[in-house]
Amino acid sequence: MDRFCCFLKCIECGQEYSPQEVIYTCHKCGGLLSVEYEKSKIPSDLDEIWKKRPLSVWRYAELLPIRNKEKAVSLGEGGTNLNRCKRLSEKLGLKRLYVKNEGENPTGSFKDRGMTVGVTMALELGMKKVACASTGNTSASLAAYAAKAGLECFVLIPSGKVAFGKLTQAIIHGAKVIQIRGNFDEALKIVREICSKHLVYLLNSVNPFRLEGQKTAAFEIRDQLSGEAPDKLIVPVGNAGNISAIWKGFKELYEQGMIERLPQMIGIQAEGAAPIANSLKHSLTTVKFVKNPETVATAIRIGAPVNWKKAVRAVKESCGFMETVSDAEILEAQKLLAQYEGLFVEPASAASVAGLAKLIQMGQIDRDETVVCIVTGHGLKDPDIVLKRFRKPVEVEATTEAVVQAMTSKPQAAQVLAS
Ligand code: AN7
Repeated sequence: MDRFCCFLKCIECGQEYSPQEVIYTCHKCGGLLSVEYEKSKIPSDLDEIWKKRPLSVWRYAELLPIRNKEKAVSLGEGGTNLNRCKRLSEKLGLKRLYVKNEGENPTGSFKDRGMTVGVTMALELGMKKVACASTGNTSASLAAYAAKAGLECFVLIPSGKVAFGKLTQAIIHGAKVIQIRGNFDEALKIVREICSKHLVYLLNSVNPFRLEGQKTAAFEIRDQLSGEAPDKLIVPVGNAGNISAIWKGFKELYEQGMIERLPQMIGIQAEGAAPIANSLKHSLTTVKFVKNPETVATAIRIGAPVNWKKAVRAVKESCGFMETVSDAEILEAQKLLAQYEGLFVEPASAASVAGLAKLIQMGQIDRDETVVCIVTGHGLKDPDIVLKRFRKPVEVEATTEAVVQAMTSKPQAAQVLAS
C-alpha cells in the first residue's frame, strides 16, 4: 500500500515534512511534530474494516503511519481489558468506573503500543540502531521490540532509580544499558543530542510515530464502550506523551464522525514531579520545569516533560485539567486496585486512580459520569515497593494446628506497615 499515507507537521509553525525523513522536531522553529493523514485517503467505512480485526493496535492500521501490517514488528500489543470496576466505584461513590489495564501489554506497559509502530518505522527508515532514555518502561519495551527486529539497542537510565523488573527486562533482551549519574531529564537530553548527530534512531515520545501507536488506546476504549467516549479520561502524566496521544486518538475519531462527543482529559502528576499540573494551576503561559523531581512512582519521576505543549493543548482543548497526588495517595490507590479489583499495577499507574479519588472528594467529578482511568504498567515491575510497605507473611510450623491458628490470628499477612 501507499507509504506516503501521512506527513509530519510542526504543531507550532505548521511546516510539513516527509515521513521518510529522520526528524524529531521542526528544523525551522524547534516545535514538536505531529503525524497527519491525507483526509482523502482515509477510507469512509473505517468501522466496517476495523470490526473484522481483533482488538489490537494493528486493528487501526488505516490511521497508523505504516499501512503494510505484514511489515509490523509486533508482539501482540494492545487489546487490553477495560475493566468495569464495580467494587471500587462503590467505594469511591461513582456509578460507572472503568480501568483500562495497560499492564496486559507484552512487556507490561502501554509503551508497547508506541514501540510496535516506532520500531517498525525504524526499519522502514533503514536504521540499524535505536536508543532511548527511560525511567524504566520505555527501555524495557524498546529492548524487546529491538530484539524482535534485530536492531542494536541502547538505553540510558537514571542510576538507582529504575524499578528492578524493568531493568531486568532491558538486560535480558540484550540492550546496552547505560546508567547515568543523573536523572531522567538529563538522560533524555544526552540521548537526544547523540541521536541528532549519529545514525541512531530516537524512540522517546518526542518521536511522533511512537505516539501514533499510543493513540490506539482511545480507539480501543471507544470500541469497548460500544462506540462512545467516556465523560472523563484520567491518565498518569510523566513526559506527557501518552495524554497527548490519547487525545489525538479521540479527536481523530470525532473528525471521522465515529464518536458524538469528546471526553475531558485529566492528567495526574505526582506532587514531587508536577511541572505541568502546577503551572496550569497557576495559569502560567509556559511550564516551569522541576529541577529535582522526586516520587515513589519512579516511572513518572520527570521534571522537564518533553511533550508539555501537546499535553497542555490536550487539556485545554478538551476542557480538562491536571491535578497532583501525593505518594501516600498513590500507594493507597495501588492497594485499592489490588484489593478491590484484582488489578496489580505499578505506583505510577495508580496515580490515575489516586487522582480520581481526590477529584471525587473535591467535587470535581459527578457520580453519574462515566470515567475511564488508564493504568499504565504492571505491578510486578516494581515488587520492592510492595515488600517494603506490607508486612511479611507469617511463618509457622508445618502442622495443621499451627496453620489454623495463623489463619485465625491477627494481624493478617496483607496489612500495611505504614503509609
Ligand atoms: C507506568 O519509561 O517516561 O506521560 O521512560 O512508565 O507518556 O511519559 C515512562 C512513563 C506513566 C508516563 N505510567 O507517561 C519511561 C517513561 C508509567 C510510565 C508514564 C510512564 P508519559
